[in-house]
Amino acid sequence: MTEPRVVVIGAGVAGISTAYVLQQQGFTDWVVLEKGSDVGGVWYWNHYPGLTCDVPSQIYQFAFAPKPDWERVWATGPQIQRYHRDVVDELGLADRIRCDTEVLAAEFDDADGTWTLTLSTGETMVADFVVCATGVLENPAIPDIDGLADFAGPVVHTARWDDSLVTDGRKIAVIGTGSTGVQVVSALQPGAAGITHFVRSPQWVLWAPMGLPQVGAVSALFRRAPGLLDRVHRGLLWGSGILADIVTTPSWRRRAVQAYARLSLRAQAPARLREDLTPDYEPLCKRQVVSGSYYRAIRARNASLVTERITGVEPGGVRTADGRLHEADVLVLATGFRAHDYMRPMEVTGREGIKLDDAWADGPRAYRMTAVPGFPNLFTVLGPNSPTGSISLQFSAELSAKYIAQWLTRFRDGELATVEVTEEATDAFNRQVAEAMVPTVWNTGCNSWYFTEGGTIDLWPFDRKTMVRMLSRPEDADFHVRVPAR
Ligand code: N01
Repeated sequence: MTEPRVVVIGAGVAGISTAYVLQQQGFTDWVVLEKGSDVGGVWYWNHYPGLTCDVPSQIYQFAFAPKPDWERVWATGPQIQRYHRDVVDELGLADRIRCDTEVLAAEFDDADGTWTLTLSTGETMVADFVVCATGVLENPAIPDIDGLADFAGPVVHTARWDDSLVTDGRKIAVIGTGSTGVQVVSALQPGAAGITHFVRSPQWVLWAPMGLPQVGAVSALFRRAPGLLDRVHRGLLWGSGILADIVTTPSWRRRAVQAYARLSLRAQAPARLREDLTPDYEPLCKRQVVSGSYYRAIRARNASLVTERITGVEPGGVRTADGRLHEADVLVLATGFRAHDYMRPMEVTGREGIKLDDAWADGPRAYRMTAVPGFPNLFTVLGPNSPTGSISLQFSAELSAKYIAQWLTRFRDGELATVEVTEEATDAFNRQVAEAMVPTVWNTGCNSWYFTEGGTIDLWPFDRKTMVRMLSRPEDADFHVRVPAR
């Protein structure tokens, strides 16, 4: 038996799931490296006002760590972050996680089949396997707007919020209308002297009562009956299968949700703003925004909506194409993420010196979310084509980690030294993906962060059963396996 040395990069949803699986399966030589000062991933980095998870808490949690007593049906960011800390502590994973440790580079050694990692602490680390659990929405996208650096007041990206920033009583400009922009505008509007929301492309906003508490009696029942909690979680996972079906297959269900999005706009948006707030693409095409408060916030007297194109930022505010200067003291960038970076800016060098940046010049390309040709013994959890927005992320992360653990077990059993997915299998998978993308709602004529540089849609277009089938057992024919030298 040769115990594999495993480095997991990232301690968010994907990293915690991987850590749990490694612990459960008795692996002993592994560590999780996390560049942030705490676990949680996006929930550590994002702490902007109003941050709420628009997926119900009873499904946005690990199946292996069900929480009976969420305070709200849709938990807030701080509640979810506390949950991640508790899970890590309660499962005894904390000692395995090294925070404030960024992996700057990873290089594969063809001769001995190991990875050498260069860390921000100045150390190097050698591993037999690297698992990149680095997340999708990690690197903030800073817009290239003329004069941004000249703004006189604070400029803050929502994913790097400054908790000491005072917004009450000030004039705030918010750029961006995704899930984040809508949440931050709703939260900042009540205290602001004025809030201007710059909307380049309006989004459909599904109305939901996001502040709804989880009734105490329900929490008490779940605490007393863990079996029931488990059944509810499974039921919700099954229900999320319906959601996956809605976005991937045209049907009456999709039309019903789209009708509800149109109704939300008609019923909630102020008549004077309705035209400006109406998208020119189908509901669900972009990642659906859900909010119970945005339309109320944007019709407030201190709020204004600007659809005119931004031409530049000046010390005193934001200038638009009609020549107007929209004065502001604080500029909030809710401009999203470089969603296809994955483990980058880490510099990854694979077999024969292949650089990940070159391999992914046209956008990320992987096999079943987990493996990349040219990069032996390197796996991804919540990697390319992860089901952001349809199937539970926690479910897919755990499933991927269990799949990867099967390769680690074979290493431990002396059956392999290195394993690398083939180009052919990766191409075949990506052809399947492209074909399955055709009828999806994401392909109905909108622009979103789902699209890669190469124009492909970086999501999971299949159902949950297919995911389970694809990630149940590795198919040896899809991999080059090198056996250990005797
Ligand atoms: O980012 P986005 P996000 N000038 O990319 C605009 C998850 N999430 O942070 O559409 C003007 O959706 C851009 O305009 P356009 C969720 O998966 C989850 O809001 O490109 N505008 C767009 O409006 C979500 O989808 C929760 O025309 C500019 C916005 O910025 C994902 O995170 C909560 C611009 C970016 O929207 C990302 O959401 C929050 C420019 N130069 C987020 N550049 C949950 O509740 C960009 N924009 C779980």
